[in-house]
Amino acid sequence: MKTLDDITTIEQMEADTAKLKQIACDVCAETWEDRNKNQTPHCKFGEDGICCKNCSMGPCRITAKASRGICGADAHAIAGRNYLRTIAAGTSSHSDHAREILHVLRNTSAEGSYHVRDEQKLINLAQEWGVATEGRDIYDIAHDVADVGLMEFGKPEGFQRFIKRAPPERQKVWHEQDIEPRAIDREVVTSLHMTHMGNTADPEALVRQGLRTGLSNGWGGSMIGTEITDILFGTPTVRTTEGNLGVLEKEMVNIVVHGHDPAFSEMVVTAAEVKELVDYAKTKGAKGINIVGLCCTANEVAMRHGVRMAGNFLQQENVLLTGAVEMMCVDVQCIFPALAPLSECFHTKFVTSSPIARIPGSIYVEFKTDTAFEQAKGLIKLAIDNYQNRDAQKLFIPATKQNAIVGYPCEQIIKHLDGVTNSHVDELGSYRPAVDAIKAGVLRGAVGIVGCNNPRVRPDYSHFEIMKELLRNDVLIVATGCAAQVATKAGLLDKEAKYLCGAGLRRVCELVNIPPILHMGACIDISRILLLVSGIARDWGVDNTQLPIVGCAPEWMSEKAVSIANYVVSSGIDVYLGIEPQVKGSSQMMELITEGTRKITGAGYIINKDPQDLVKSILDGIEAKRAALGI
Ligand code: BF8
Ligand code: SF4
Repeated sequence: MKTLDDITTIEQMEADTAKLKQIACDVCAETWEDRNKNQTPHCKFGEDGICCKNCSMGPCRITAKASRGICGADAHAIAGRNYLRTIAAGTSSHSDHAREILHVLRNTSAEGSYHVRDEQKLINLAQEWGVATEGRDIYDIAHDVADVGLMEFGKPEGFQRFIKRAPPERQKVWHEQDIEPRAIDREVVTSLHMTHMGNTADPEALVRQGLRTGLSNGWGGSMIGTEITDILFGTPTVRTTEGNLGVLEKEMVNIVVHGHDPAFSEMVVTAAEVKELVDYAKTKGAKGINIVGLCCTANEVAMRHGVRMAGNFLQQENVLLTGAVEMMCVDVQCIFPALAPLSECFHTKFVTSSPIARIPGSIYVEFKTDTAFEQAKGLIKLAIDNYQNRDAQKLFIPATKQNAIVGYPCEQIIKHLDGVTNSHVDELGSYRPAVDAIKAGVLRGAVGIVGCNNPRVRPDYSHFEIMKELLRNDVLIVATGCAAQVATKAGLLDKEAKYLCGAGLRRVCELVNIPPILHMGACIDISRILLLVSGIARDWGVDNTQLPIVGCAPEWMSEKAVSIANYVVSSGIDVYLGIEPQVKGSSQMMELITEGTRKITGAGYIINKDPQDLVKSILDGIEAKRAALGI
């Protein structure tokens, strides 16, 4: 039986980091902790969002004696423009990732490197999108679906197709508020256009465009990315795996896959299973090939293959500091350029693969769909050849790791709920047992905990404190991204972690046979959470905004996170943030993101840096929603 004593505490994780920092010192390597010291205190103007460099008359900064930029833009306009640009960049990242995946689907064939693994999901999507399926070859259908998907980025008219999946009440809100997302590229370009010198200075208009641009990510790019990834590599199923630095193996060739787009990592994982390569590793004195993941790529390959997870964002340097990594293969997003010089302090080969993320000092192998598998095999061989270059003097693999159960997309959640009742009413399945548990108060509600870590707060600590407190208070958690990895490292994705829960949540976990935190995937898979919440709202007969379900990003850092926060708020779900968005220099912007959006979408941000205070406000928020529903 698991108790608080069996989970890995933040202090234990920090003890591992301290030992690895010593190695960094020994090899004269710099880490983010050093650079963070050099960067603090941060520039106040940047922090408050009131520095504008959108034209070369500037940069202009708002101060007590200069309340306007040269063009006359005030703090509200400048902070609002900066905020919208952040959302546009975040939307671009998720959506361009989705576009890349659509191109992979377009290049699938029976003989090629990439295949259709979930044919039923492809057929369902083809039917949803009006692509003919009857009597057609699966690859012909796949190519047509890819073309329709690609049109979602640039179609001249109409709105994102997936918004039809939202509850009717939500669609009505979007329509009435005029924030229905159009083509994804159009929303991004409109945002950049609005924020160009001499355009929108009205912060509310900028915030509204932020909501619409966010929606084009959540119900557009991200949802497309998730769907197509499932079609290509299989819809995830529940799997057992492990997480934290202890998943690196002393006597094996360690290869780390890091980033977000699984097209690359899937090939690396598959190639590492090729018998000749495993045998080749043995001829070089290793016991085998050990693939482990970092960041969202870790979530992707863990959910589909059970590949073990080495850690999250601020752990990426620690992984190299073990001296045990023969190769790190990265694709896109959240990759420190610092990995290149750091890898040079060890024998590690640092391989970049995408024209989107070119990093000086890396080995660049541009991944192509038609040669992907051969390229992956070549990289594995290079990693194996590198095993003999490992320096035993620099080797330190912390033993820390925990068991984890991962892989709960909506399909798996419904399957588990179906297992306890025969409430399966239609092909969509039903969340009614979950609705009943919330109505009865056995579960008080649910929280999606998502996002990164950030040196502005003690890494992983806020996630951990908030998770423990929610579980204790009978609140079910779904998690993605680096937040899911905190739960993994701590041991909270283990079914045994139910003993940390209140009596109600524990009963639900036992009955449904689930851990109290459900791992739903990478950050792009927050689209799965949108469908989960919307499915619950549908089965309850209410709008999302009435549900005692909220989102929380206690340690977020990326532009993607701001885009996500905007589609979650637009979807009627409150977002609790542990890091302030950079708009503090504008009272109007602060009011708009915390209160103003409530008049538009029914939801907004609640911001508090202190995890204890933040979790208290989450619990209060959940109880207030329950009271309003009369439950
Ligand atoms: O997309 S949680 S640090 S890895 S941005 Fe990045 Fe943040 Fe991690 Fe995944 Ni998401
Ligand atoms: Fe300054 Fe206005 Fe130019 Fe911004 S757009 S840099 S505020 S003059």
